[in-house]
Amino acid sequence: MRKEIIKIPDVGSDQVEVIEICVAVGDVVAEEDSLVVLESDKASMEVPSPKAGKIAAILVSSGQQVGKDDDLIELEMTSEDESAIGGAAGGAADEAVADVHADVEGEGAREPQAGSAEVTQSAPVLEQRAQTVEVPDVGTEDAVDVIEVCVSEGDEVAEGDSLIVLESDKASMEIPAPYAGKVESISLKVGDSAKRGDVILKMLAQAPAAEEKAPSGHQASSNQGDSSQAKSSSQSQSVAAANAPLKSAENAAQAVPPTPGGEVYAGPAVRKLAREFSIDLKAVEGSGPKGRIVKEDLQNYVKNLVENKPVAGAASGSGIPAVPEVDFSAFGDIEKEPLSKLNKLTAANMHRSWLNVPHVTQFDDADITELETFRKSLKSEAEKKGVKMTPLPFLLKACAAALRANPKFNASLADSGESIVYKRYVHIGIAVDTPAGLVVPVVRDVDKKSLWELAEETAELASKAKERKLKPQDMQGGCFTISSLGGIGGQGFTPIVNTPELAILGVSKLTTKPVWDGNAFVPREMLPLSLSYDHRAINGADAGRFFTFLAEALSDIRRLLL
Ligand code: CAO
Repeated sequence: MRKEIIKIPDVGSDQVEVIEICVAVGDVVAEEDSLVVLESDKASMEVPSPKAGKIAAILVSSGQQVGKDDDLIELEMTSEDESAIGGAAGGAADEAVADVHADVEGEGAREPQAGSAEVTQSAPVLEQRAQTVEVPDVGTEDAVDVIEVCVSEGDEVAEGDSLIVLESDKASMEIPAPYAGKVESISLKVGDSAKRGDVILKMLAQAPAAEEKAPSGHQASSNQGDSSQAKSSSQSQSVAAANAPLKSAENAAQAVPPTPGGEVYAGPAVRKLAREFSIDLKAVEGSGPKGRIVKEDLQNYVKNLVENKPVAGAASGSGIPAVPEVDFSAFGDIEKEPLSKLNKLTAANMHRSWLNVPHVTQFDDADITELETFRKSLKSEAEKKGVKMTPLPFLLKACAAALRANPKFNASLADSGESIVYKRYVHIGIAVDTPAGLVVPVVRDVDKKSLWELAEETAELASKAKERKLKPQDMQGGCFTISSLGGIGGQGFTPIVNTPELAILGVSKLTTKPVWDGNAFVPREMLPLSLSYDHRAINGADAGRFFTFLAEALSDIRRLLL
C-alpha cells in the first residue's frame, strides 16, 4: 500500500480557512469525494479527493489557514490506484478547484482587465437602456441548478446586487447585477438548469453609452456565439452578468459571497443534501464557524424531527394542511415586517409544544387576602432593600413546595415517552415579556431561596431579559414555568407547556371578589390561576392535588414552613 500526500490545490487566494473536514481517519473515499471545505472571503469550495483510497492522516484542522501546496491529507492507495496516480497527486483536485476558482473570479478575472481598467479610468456616461443579462462562464459547460432567485420583476437593483444563485456540485455562486437598474422580466426560476449564455433577466439599466461599453462588453461576450451578437446589434444589449464591464476583477469576485441569499450559510454539499430531504436550511441552526451549517447540523435537525415524533404516533404537524397565504393588500393598506429571530424561535417552540403535547388546563382562584396583607406590610422594608415585592416571589415559593410535594410535576418524559425523569432540583422559569419577544429565564433552586432573594433575582433576570443580556445558560434547566400576566390584566388564559417540562402555571390579575364564608359574602382578594399540563404524564387527579396544594399554600403562606 502506498501513501500519497494530497496537497491544497490552487484556490485563488493566498490563505483560506479550513471550515469543514468531511472525512475521518480510516474513511474509505471514492475519487471526487469531498475531503475538506475551504473558505476565502469570497467563496466556499469543496476539495475533492483526486483518487479513491483510505484516509491515513488528516494534516489540517478546522479553522486552520492554509495555502496552495500545503499538506492536506495522507491517502493510502488501493493497489489499482497506485499505478494510476503517478506523480500527479492533487491534479484532479487542482482541476476541480480551478473550476471553482473560475466560478469565483468570473470572466472578469481572466479576460477583460484592459476593458475594466479602461472604463474605471474615464467616468462613463450613463444612459437608460434595455439590457439582457445572461449567465456568465460558471466554470463548467454543464448546466447548473438555479437554487435561488433573489429579485422580482419591478425591483430596483444596485450594481453588484445578487440576481440569482447557481449551484454546481462543487460550489454555489451568486450572480451579481452588472448594472444598477430596474428588473423588467425574469427568465429563470428556482429549479431551472442554466448554462453560460442563458438569459437570466431583462432590465432597464443605467448602462454606459454604447460606444463606451462596446470594447469590454463585446470582448467579454465574444464567446457567446451568434445569438448574443445578434442581440447586441439590436436596441437592447446582452451582457453576461459576472462580466459587468464596470466591474474590476476584484469586484466581480467580491460579488460572490459564501452566503447565498444572505440568510443561509452552507456549502454546496449541505445545500444539496438539504434539498434531497426537502429541508429548509433557514430552519437549521449552524454550528460551524460563523454559524455555518455543516452536515452534522442537518443530521441533528433530522434526528430531532424524528425523535420529537409523538409517542402514540399522533400527528406531529406533518400532513396538516397549511393555512393558505392571503394577499391582505387586496383589502386595504398593509405594512409587512419580518419577525425577529426571537419571535421565530418562540413561534417554533410554541408550535412544537402545541402539536406534541396533549394539553389540559385547569382553573382555580387562590384566596390570597392574607398574603396580600403581608406583602403590603413589607413595602417599606422592600424599599429600603431596593427591591419590589410583587406576588411573584410568593408564587415561586408556593410552586416550589407544590413541585416537591407532587414530583410528577417536577419531571420530564424521556426515551420517546418510555421513561419519566424525576428531578431532584427545583428550577422554575418565569416568562418575561420583552420588546424583542418572549423569553423564559430560569430561577435555580427556588425551594432553597428566601422571598427576598427571589424578589431580587426575578427583578434582575427580568431586567437582563429586557436588555437582552441573558446568557443561554440563564434560560436552561427549568422544571416548571410561571407565566404571570397579573401585572398586565386578564381573567384567565391557557398557557402552553414549555416542553420538555410537563406543566406551566398561568397567573392572571388579582381581583376583589365576594366570597361566601358560611354566613355572609365577604370581600376576598382572589388570584385567578390556570394550570396547563401534559396529559401523557399527568392526569386530572394529579393536577387537582397539585392545584389544591398550591391554592392552600398561597391562601396561608405559613403552610410553606411545614
Ligand atoms: N394581580 C395584580 N397585580 C399584580 C399581579 C397580579 N397577579 N402580579 C403583579 N402585579 C402587580 C405588581 O405587584 C406590580 O404592582 P406595583 O407596581 O404596584 O408594585 C405590577 O403588577 C407590575 O408587576 P411587574 O410585572 O413589574 O412584576 P412581576 O413580578 O409581577 O412580574 C415579570 C415580572 C417579568 C413576570 C413581568 O414583568 C412580565 O414580563 N410578565 C409577562 C409575562 C408574559 O408575557 N407571559 C405570557 C407568556 S405566553 O404569551
